[in-house]
Amino acid sequence: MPTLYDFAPSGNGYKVRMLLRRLDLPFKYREVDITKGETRTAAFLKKNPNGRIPLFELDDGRALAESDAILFFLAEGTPYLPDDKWGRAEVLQWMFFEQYNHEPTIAVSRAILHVFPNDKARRAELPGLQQKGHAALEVLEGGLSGPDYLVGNRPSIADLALYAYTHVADEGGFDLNRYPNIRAWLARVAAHPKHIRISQTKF
Ligand SMILES: N[C@@H](CCC(=O)N[C@@H](CS)C(=O)NCC(=O)O)C(=O)O
Repeated sequence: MPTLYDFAPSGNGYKVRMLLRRLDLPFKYREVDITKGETRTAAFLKKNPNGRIPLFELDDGRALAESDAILFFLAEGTPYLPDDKWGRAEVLQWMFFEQYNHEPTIAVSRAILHVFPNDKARRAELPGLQQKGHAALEVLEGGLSGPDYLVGNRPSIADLALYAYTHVADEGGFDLNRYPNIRAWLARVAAHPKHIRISQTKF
């Protein structure tokens, strides 16, 4: 059975857990506490030299890092990844946007305020992050002006990748009231019968 190295409050880990749950895939959960430096031990760095969770380890010892790469691997051959060339590229377009514009601003704001609240020095970064985070939310809002989901007419890994930190953006100081399309989409994604909460690690 594969092992997911993860940290319960992590949105990056949550993306993977959401998909594992929806696909009913069994896995072992191993908590790695990022607030205690557990991602930077020699043993963990051997598994992921980039020192970060989530990390998805197969029975044969191969280990895959980067949340969106793990989503892509798990979604292959399932309804969460379109089988047409254009649809797959659109999924990747949203996931690259998530990694370059959305996660580094919204997730990092949340980490500063919510995961590492005692690290007051980092709060100086917040105004710049908030400005860029709102620019990313505007793009997401526009992408949701019409369709129910980001790609095609059904939930894909693009939705899970972007749902993870958008639904807790308030913990990073973002007010989502000005984004009605995003709010309706968040409710749609969360209405799935196999939906789990961000810190849920057992299901
Ligand atoms: N691009 C990576 C980011 C992973 C990441 O930033 N993980 C954080 C937790 S959400 C982490 O492990 N931080 C611990 C550290 O940097 O030591 C992904 O999407 O998986």
